[in-house]
Amino acid sequence: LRGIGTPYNASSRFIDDNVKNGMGDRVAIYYQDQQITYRQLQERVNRVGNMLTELDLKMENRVLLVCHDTPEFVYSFFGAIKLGAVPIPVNTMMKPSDYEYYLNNSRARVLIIHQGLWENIIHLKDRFIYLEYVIVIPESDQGNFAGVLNFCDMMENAGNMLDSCYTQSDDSAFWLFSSGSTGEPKGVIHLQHDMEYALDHYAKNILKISKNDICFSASKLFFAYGLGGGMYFPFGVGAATVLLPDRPFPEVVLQVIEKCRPTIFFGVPTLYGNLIDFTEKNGKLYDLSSLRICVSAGEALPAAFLRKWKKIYNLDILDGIGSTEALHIYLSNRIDDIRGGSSGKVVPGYEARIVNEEGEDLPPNEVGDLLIRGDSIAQGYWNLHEQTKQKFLGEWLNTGDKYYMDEDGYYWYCGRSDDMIKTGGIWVSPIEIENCLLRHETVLEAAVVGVTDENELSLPKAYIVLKEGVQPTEDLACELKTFVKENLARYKYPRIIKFTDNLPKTTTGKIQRFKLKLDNDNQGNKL
Ligand code: 3UK
Repeated sequence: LRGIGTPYNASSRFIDDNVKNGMGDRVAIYYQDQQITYRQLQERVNRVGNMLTELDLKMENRVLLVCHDTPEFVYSFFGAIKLGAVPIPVNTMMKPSDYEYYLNNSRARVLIIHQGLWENIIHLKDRFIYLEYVIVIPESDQGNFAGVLNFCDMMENAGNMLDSCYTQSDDSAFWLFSSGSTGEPKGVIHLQHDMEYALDHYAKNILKISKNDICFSASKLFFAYGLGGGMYFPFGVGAATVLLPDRPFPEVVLQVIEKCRPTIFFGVPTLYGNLIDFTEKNGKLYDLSSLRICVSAGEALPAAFLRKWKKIYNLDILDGIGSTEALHIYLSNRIDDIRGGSSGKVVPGYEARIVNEEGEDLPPNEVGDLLIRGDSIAQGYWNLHEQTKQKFLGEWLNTGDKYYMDEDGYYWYCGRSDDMIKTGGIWVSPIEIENCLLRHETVLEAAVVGVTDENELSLPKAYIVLKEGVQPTEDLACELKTFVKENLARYKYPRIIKFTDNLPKTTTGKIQRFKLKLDNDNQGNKL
């Protein structure tokens, strides 16, 4: 038939091929006390594919996934892709109205969601204008299942055989939402071939991943970083993953490593900091001897963490930078070549340029905008023509990061080009926090900037001008933090609050955040 190209389906590639290649009896997922083999995984992916087919879900239709890191996440993700439908995993920590945005913006017809998370947003259901079906993953026997479908019942009744649909390597496979400093989150469209590209270039070359590895990502699957480390890297080579649905508290993470004996661990710098602190305070060493590599991404890894982790556990950490748009890591340190404080060198399969404002290439040691090229880069943003043009420059992706390269080819991170703040590996928009603070009755003006703590990790700090007659007290600072926690996702609250009489502004009245960043009194009143 004309118009029908060579078939390629990422679900076939990452799930079925393992069974085809004789690995059906190997463990794919360790989850609590279960061990799920590739054959079981394949059957369950097929069941979800069949149950979505029964809802008349078709190629290119979107499915929103609001799931904890459980096997159901994996079944749903690959079940949808097998039909050519497009799963969109999203952050499970957002506020109810954020899901209204994700659903309406993506026009997802189906929502797959854990019970507790559904109960949080059920009151908004009349506002989800394109949504047709809600499939709830039960977490207890009780609960309100009125008007929704039950994931477990549907799966039991669905057939376990399914042929993959005739997608091509350039078809959309999945989306991820990326947040910006202004405006709403952007749907990042990834294609069928993107996961395999990141696997082949980063995971195989840098991590040297093989079927004997067991991966454990403390970063959740809904982050592009966790999606690779905790799911499609291991599946791409017939290795296993350990899934942890809970929040990654240091003690839990260390216990999981001791018990499940993974060989590759993925975390963000803040978590390494917490793991180091926790171990130092407790005096108890956990057995992490199964680990062959620890990976850090999400924000720059302080060189001090690298040294301390080595000292305590005799393990190296590989810092690398990736992004939602690039799908995974494109600059990285190497197992036998680590430069503390740097993001390492370009990953084979990617190319990097550092350019000035005119787009001209800069010589070594000069700071400029980092552009990268490589075939895991997304097709573009959903329904955002202007923003797509600014970010995706033909073959090059404008990362939005300032970098310089030294004479030896190592890349050194120098900050964001915009004002976005990364805290705990997650994006926080200063504008969103400012707007929230401005809703508090005592606040006249607010400006939020990212500042670095003693470990060089960034935290949101708020400068606040109070209304006339309001006293700047310690109690009020606490109240304002609580106010933000209650009104936005709680991780967005300003860790430091400083009361001030005025904010630096341009003549046109724009807040000069860069001036606030120069202020190095970060004591304020930190929690
Ligand atoms: C920053 C880093 C310095 C940088 C991600 C690995 O973080 C990921 O994706 P996001 O879209 O954010 C991307 C931005 O985060 N960043 C990430 N890693 C580093 N800065 N050193 C680092 N090692 O500003 C980048 O543009 O949330 C990380 C794999 C996949 C990912 N999506």
